[in-house]
Amino acid sequence: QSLPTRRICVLGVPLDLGASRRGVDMGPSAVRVAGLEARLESLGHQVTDGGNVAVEIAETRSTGDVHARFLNEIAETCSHTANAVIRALSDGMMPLVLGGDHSLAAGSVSGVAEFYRRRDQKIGVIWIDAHSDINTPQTSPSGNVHGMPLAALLGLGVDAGLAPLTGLLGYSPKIAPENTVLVGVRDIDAAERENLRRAGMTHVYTMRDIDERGMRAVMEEAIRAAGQGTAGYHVSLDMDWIDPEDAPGVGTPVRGGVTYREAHLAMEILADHGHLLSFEIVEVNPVIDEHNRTADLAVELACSAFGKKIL
Ligand code: Z70
Ligand code: MN
Ligand code: MN
Ligand code: MN
Repeated sequence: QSLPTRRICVLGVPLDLGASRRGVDMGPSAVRVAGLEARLESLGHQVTDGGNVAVEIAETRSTGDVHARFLNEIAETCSHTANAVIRALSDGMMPLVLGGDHSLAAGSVSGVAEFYRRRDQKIGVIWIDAHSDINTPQTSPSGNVHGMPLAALLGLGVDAGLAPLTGLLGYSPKIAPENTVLVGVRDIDAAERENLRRAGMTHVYTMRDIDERGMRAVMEEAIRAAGQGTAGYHVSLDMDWIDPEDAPGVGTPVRGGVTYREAHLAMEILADHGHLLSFEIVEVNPVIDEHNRTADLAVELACSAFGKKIL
């Protein structure tokens, strides 16, 4: 019933400094409580919990620059996250990162990129989200850093006040636009359109693409682009990708998202291809969830991505 057995390292990043709505810092706990480790182990995987990465909390810190609130604290957590990811990979384990708001991906992806860079290999990224997360402090309408991690990873915003994130591990960019793919976007700020263009992003699949062409065609293309000339890809799954009907407990609900079935299909297709280097699930917000069902769905989707089959 399961694919090749993997050694998986769960890493929690209980961060909510990048979002304005509070509560996603409880996401890692909610996903663990939903049975992540046991359910992955029932598929035959070997799962180790690496614990949580250190984070600051808003109550003990000052906001800092309103254009990128808590940027320095977030960069610090991202640096710890990158190192934890590098350690897991060095120990032969696949990182499974639990958020936390999406700003942590600047750290997790930097870690994966660095591990493979030391081996002269590039990585791809499949960014699955209602949002494009490519604002800089200059263009952000909110000052929320969880709207900026893709900009940092692609090397935007060094001169726009995003240097602490963009320059993680001492270099930039971490990923190339031709191997970076957005899937399921439906809420893009006006300035983000310009940033997507400036970054050279061409593989941007909107909800309309999914509606018109179907999940299978979109995922196959996404996988091809992310895998082209790379060691494989990191998958960053923002739970607000899924329709709020099925995933009400998220940082920023946006109607018109993918269905329960489309979400599982996308994960199953990822599992079929087997080029997954690392996986993360972000933006689970237990404060506005209903009986932990968004965390439950997160665990279900992780199981599909790690090879669970219906038959
Ligand atoms: C908006 C901003 C965002 C996630 C919301 C929203 C960004 N573009 N990202 N939820 N995960 O404020 O920059
Ligand atoms: Mn275990
Ligand atoms: Mn996001
Ligand atoms: Mn989002």
